[in-house]
Amino acid sequence: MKTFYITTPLYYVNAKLHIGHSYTSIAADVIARFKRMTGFDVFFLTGSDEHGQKIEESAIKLGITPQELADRSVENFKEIWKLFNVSYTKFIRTTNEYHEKTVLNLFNKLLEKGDIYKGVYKGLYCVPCESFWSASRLKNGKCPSCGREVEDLEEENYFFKISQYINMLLKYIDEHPDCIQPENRKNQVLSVLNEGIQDRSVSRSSVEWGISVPNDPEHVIWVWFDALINYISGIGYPNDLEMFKKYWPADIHFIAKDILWFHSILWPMMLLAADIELPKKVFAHGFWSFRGDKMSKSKGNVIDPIELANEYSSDAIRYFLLAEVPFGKDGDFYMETFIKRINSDLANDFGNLLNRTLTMVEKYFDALIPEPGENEDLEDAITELRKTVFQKYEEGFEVLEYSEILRDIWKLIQRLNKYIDETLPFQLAKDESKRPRLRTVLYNLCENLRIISVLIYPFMPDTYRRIQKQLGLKPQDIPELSSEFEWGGLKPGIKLGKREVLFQRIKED
Ligand code: ME8
Repeated sequence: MKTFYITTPLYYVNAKLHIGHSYTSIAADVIARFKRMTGFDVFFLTGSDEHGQKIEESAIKLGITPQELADRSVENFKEIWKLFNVSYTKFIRTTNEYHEKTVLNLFNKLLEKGDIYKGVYKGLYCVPCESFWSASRLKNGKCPSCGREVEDLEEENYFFKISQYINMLLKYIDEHPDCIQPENRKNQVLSVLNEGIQDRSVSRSSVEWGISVPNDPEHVIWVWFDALINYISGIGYPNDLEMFKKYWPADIHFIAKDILWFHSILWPMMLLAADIELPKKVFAHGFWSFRGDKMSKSKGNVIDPIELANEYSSDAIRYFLLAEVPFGKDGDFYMETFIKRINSDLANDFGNLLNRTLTMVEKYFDALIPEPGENEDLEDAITELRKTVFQKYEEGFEVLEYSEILRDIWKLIQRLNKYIDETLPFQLAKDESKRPRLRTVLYNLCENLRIISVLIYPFMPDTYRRIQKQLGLKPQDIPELSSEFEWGGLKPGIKLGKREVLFQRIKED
C-alpha cells in the first residue's frame, strides 16, 4: 500500500492554542483525509512541545511544575483536535520516554562524529521563539521573528557544526526544487544559506527543564534540537526501523512561515549529519491575524477555537479558514467576513440546495429517491462540469490549492441551484405527463449532492456524514474517492433519512 506521512508542528504547551494553530492542523487533516480516500496508508503525526525555558518560566509563574503545565495543555490540545475532527494517527509529547531516548541517540551520534562540540555562546536569546540571535539580526533592537524583547546570554553550550552542511543543503535544494514550498519561502531559505550561517548552540546551561546532555547534566539539549526529532521518533526511529522505513521520508511537514528556518535549515542539516534521508517537502503557510493585528494573548485578541466551534460548527470554521485565503498567503480574521461566508456559501448556496432538493423528493415522491429517465442536454452539461471539477480536485490537492478546490466545488453547487431554476420541478410536478422528467431532475440533484458530499469530506467530514444520512445512505468512515465519484451510487427507492438544517443562517449584526 502506498504510504503518506504528514506532520504538524508540535505546539508549545505554555498557553492555550488559538485559531492559527488550528489552521495548520486542519490543513494537515484535509490532506490526510484526501490521501486516505485515494487509498494511501496515512500516518498523521501531531503533538506537543514541552521542554525549554519558555515552558519552565510559564510554569513558575503559575506555581506549578512544567510537567503539570504540559499535562494541562495536552488536554486542551486534544479537546480542540476532537472538536475539529483532526484525525491524527499519533499524538507525540516531547516528554515521552521513547522520544527522549531518540533525542539522546541523535545527540550522541553527532557528538561522536565531532559535529557537536563544546564552546561558549555570547549573544542574544528570544525566549518566546526559543532562538539565538546575533545583534546584527535584530529589528529595532527586538527579535526579528516575533518582535519581542530578547535577553543577553552568555553560557557554556554545545554547538552544532551547521557551517559544515551549508553547501550540502544548497545542493540538495537545487536537486529537489519542490522540497520547500511555496516558492518565495524557498528563496528566503536560499538567501539565508547563501549569506552563510555560523555554528549554532544546541544546548542550554541556564535552563533545567529539558533532556540532560549525556554525561554532562549541567546542560539540557536545546528545545529545538529536541523537538524536531519528533518527526522521526514518532514513527519508530531507531527502535522500530521497519515502521520508520515504511513512512520516512515525510511527505510533508506542515508549518507556518515563523518556523521556516528551523524546518528548512536546522532540521535537514541535523538529518544530513545523522545520515538520514531528508523530508520530501516543507510547506510553510501564511499567518492569520485578527482585524489587521497580530494575535497575541497580551492584546486580548486571540480567537479561541473551542469558543468559536461551540458557537458555530467546526465544519463551518474548517471551510472558512481554507476557502478564505489561498494556502500559503496570510489571512486576516474578521468576524463579519466569517459570518458572511457562512451565510452565503454554506447556508444559502449549499444548505438551500440540499433543503430544496430533499423537500421536493419528500413532497413529490414520498421521500423515496426517484427512478431517473434519460438525461437531457442540461444534465449532460452538468456532468461535464462535475468531471472538470473532479479533475481539478485531484490536481488541486497535488499543489495544496485548497481555496481553488473549494471554489470549484461551489461552482457545481451554484450550477445545481441554477438547474432548479431552469427546470422548475414544482411546475413539472403539476403536470402528470411530466413526471418522468421530474424524476430525472430530482434524481440528478440528489446524486450530485451525494457526490458533492464525498468531495467535501476532507474539508467538512461532519457535513459529509450529515448529508449522506439525509440522503438515506450510510456514511463511510473513509469514502473511497474514485468509486464514490461514479454516477449511480444512489439507488432509486432509497428512503431519505431524517431532515436537518445543514448550516443555520447567522444574523449579520
Ligand atoms: O513554534 N497563523 O510552536 P508554536 C497561522 N514548538 N498559523 C499559526 C499562527 C497564526 N497566527 N500562530 C501559530 C512552535 N500558528 C514549536 C514548533 S516543531 C518541531 C516545534 C501555527 O506553538 C503555525 O503552524 O509556536 C506555526 O508554525 C505554529 O503554529 C507555531 O506553533
